Amino acid sequence: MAEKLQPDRIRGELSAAGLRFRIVVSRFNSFITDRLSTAAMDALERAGASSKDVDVVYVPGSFELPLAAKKLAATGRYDALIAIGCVLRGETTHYDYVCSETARGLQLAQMDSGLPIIFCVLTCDTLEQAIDRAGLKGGNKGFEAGLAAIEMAQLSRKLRAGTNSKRAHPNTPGAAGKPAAAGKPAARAKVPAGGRPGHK
Ligand code: INI
Repeated sequence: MAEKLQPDRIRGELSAAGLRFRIVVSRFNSFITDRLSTAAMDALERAGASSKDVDVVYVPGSFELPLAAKKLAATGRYDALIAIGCVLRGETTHYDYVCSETARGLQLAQMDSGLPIIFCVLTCDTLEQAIDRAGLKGGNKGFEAGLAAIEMAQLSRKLRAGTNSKRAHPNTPGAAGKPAAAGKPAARAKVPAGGRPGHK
């Protein structure tokens, strides 16, 4: 009879103690972004983060979030970043460029660095929609972003530590019967943690 599968379920715990975060906040539409940032900090604080491990970095607008995030990620000092912005549709196509390049840039920074970068950029047609998502009807997206940052930071630690592999896959260089090729590292062993030199 077929074996009933009982897979391990790997998740990031919602504990922020000992984790280091930076929140990058766009000053454009600060009426909204300040509220998102406060809620993100609230989530980190409630989950046990300490003041010395959380700082806020300000940029002029959402378009500048990716570069700041990329530079912060390159330091290798953080477990996750939270990028906060609010883009409101105007009468021209400016909105579309800011939205798409901000999202694209943040995803690129995240994928290049291996550091979780949480996307907390509201893209709304009206100020009212943004207000709803910054603490009124729709909850607060900043709080959700704080939780996502903690979960991804914890999950990244686990995945780096290899707790997701019960046993080596036979095709893994260095596994039984598959010697690592001469001069090549066995199974990512020499890749710095999360691709970030100096990261704890
Ligand atoms: N930046 C925002 O974060 N939200 C906006 O709604 C916005 N609008 O509407 O123009 C905005 N523009 C500024 C942009 O992000 C850059 O700071 C600017 O273009 C300088 O590079």
